Amino acid sequence: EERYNFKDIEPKWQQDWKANSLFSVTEDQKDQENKYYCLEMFPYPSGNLHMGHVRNYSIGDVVARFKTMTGKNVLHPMGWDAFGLPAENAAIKHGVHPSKWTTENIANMRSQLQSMGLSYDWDREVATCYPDYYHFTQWMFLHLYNKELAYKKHAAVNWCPSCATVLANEQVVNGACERCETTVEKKDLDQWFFKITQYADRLLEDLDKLPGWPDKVKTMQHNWIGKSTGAEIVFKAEKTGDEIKVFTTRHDTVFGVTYMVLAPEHPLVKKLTIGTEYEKQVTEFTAKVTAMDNFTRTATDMEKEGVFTGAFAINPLSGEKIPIWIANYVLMDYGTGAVMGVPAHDQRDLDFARKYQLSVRIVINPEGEELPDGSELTKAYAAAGNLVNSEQFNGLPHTEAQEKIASYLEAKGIGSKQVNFRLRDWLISRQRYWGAPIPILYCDECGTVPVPEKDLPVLLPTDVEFRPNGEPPLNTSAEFLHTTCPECGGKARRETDTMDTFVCSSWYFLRFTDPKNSEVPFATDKANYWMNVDQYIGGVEHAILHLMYARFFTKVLYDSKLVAYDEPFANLLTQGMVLKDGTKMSKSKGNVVSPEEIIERYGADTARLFILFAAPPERDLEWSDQGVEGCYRFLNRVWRLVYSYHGQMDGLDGGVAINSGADKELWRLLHATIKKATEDIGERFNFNTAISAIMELVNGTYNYREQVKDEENSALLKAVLTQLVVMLAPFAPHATEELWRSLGNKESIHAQPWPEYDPEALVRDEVNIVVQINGKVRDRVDIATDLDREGMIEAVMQLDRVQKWLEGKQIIKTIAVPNKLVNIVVK
Ligand code: ANZ
Ligand code: ZN
Repeated sequence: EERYNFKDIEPKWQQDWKANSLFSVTEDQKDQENKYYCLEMFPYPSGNLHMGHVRNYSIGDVVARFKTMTGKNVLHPMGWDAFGLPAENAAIKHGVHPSKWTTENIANMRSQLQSMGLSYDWDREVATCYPDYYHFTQWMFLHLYNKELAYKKHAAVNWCPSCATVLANEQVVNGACERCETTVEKKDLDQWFFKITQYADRLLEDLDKLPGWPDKVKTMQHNWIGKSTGAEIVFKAEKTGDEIKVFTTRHDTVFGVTYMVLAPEHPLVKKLTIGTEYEKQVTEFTAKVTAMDNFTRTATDMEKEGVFTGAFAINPLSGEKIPIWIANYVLMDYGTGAVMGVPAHDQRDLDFARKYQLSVRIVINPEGEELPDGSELTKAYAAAGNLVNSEQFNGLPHTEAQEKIASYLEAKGIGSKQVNFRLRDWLISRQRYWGAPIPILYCDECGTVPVPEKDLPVLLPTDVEFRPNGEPPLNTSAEFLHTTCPECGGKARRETDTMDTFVCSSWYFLRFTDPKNSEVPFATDKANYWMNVDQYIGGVEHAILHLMYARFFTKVLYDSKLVAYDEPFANLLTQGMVLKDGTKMSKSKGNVVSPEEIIERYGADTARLFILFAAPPERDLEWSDQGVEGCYRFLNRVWRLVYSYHGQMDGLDGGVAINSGADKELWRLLHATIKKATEDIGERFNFNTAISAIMELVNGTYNYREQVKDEENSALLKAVLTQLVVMLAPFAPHATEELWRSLGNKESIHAQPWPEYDPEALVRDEVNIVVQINGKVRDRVDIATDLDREGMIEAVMQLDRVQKWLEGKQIIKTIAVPNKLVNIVVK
């Protein structure tokens, strides 16, 4: 067609690619080196694609198509992270079953993705909520359980009274539920945990194996793991003789301890205060503090508050007697839940000491300096120095003192070196319906019994109440709840918690390597062929949890020799946000541009091209209607150019003869474009600059035609147009396919090799430039290419022909445009 009619073209090629299984892949075990696994974070099926998805998947699609064209065997799959709260909330609100809601959303979003023309191998599609998938999520649970990496623990958990569910720490934002903003309470429940802390060291150290990850993501993971090295020191309660262990990173300051603080939840608090005059104030304070979440308690601007317990402890090094307090800033679940207060060298302790008139003792002086008396200190001294007031350790530099004091503690049996992590075990229990049931049974005789592998999957029942006042929905299905014990045949009750959806997404990249396997989660040889993921692409919001959990699972499976890689994602790209009017596009801000609308109006190729052209992938992208318009006009311009030759290019596949300067220039531009696009896409993912180079080639081709008029070099033009559409194919796959066929090709453009440039074509030794005098063209001369402005003027001035024009005149000004012209202004 003369006109660029995306409405016909796009669905036509989508069907053609599907009918020809263009994007289906299988392992080629003989050539493992040549595989490439490109993965975008799979979406939650919320119902509709948003621009963030469009961006994520457009980026991935260019990578996948480009790698395919460079000869790689590319795995590029897509699926659905389909369990989770919104489906259940929809069930509660609209009475529609979560499974129906989710399946319908998947169908809708799948067709939206398909309308974008993404190169997925749809035969590998998975959804975490389908029994054939969660079968193996349950398998993973059992695998961890058998390795003693899953355990149940009575724990105080964050409880959202409105969602009637337990929240992970990271789902609590400023003390409120992430979803409904209700104030979070504490509640004691039996919970399942995964022992991710056992992998803390490896999760930290192996970050060094990931040069292809953004530093900011590695830093976030690093801080989340939060390794600190220090010592544990055993103090003793003066009256009761109970041991009180503290964790400190500054055991060199142990002679500066002037008080001790326990977390209000510390088990000794009751014992120390029971029946004393302090009991009341301690109980009241404890009640107040435990109602707060850890985030609020430790926020730097949180006022530090505490109360005295009436008890004292003995410093095991100095023998000194120090008061024991409880305070809001000491947490029970870090270190030992007890802290030695060193106000002279810790600002938090100093604030606390000054507030409650506790004494301050300096034990570290800066080199060659003396701090004021402790009572006058307003700023804690936390930097390097030498020990004072520390008996036999006086005079030592503080790092050396740390070593000596640690050895002393160990020798006396009153302490030891200690490493602590901020990372906590992963709480995976959810008192929710729409998740993978935890495959555990409770039998009166046999206790906790794992469901035998052959009995998986434990299916979700359909006859449940979705809002049963606090108890888990699975508790309301009698059929689900009551079963028989596989060990003794007696009565047993099923676990009614389901798994955190992060469990489902911690292994999906492995399932994609063998998505239909009904015996095991994946066959090791297939996983080993495709893994690890060569390029992972997704939002930075997953920088901590999802990536940490996926790394943890991979390491566990690696240790079990089920996969040969201990890191799942070799390279990670975190794409920027899509902004409109300077802020994030979001429903709540009412500034959403719907992908459907854009595709309807301009076609998928324009939408893709705009989103890739507007900014490099890692930067935020500002939506612009004019930008979209511009990309649409560009595709039309390409269309008119290429389509004007349809049916005329047959039999022009021989060599290209360069007949004129204009030929040579176009030939050079073509190869320069190939070089730039290849490097920009392949090495840097700078899709925007690759696209602008292709745009320049289009302009250059139009200029060429204008310049040579009827003397077109058809073989040259065929070469240029062919490679032009091939290079544009990863960005605008439908229009380029149509144009490619119009040039007489029978096979899909997406099966073509990526063009290679000829370095010789890039050489342009001499360039013909215009010489102007006072703006009038007086001559054309050949000078060396790529001279800078000064060099050009110098070269032109040397020419006798030019000197003639200048005879008897005074030069006022010279202007040079590189490789184009020199203008001399004279009087
Ligand atoms: C004495 C001391 C003196 C400390 C000094 C610091 C500076 P990181 O690096 O985060 O591991 N601490 C220990 N357990 C705590 C808990 N459960 N709640 C609140 N604070 C706790 O921090 C370790 C330091 O945090 C420890 O070292 C302890 O204070 C405090 F000049 O001990 B320090
Ligand atoms: Zn039993």
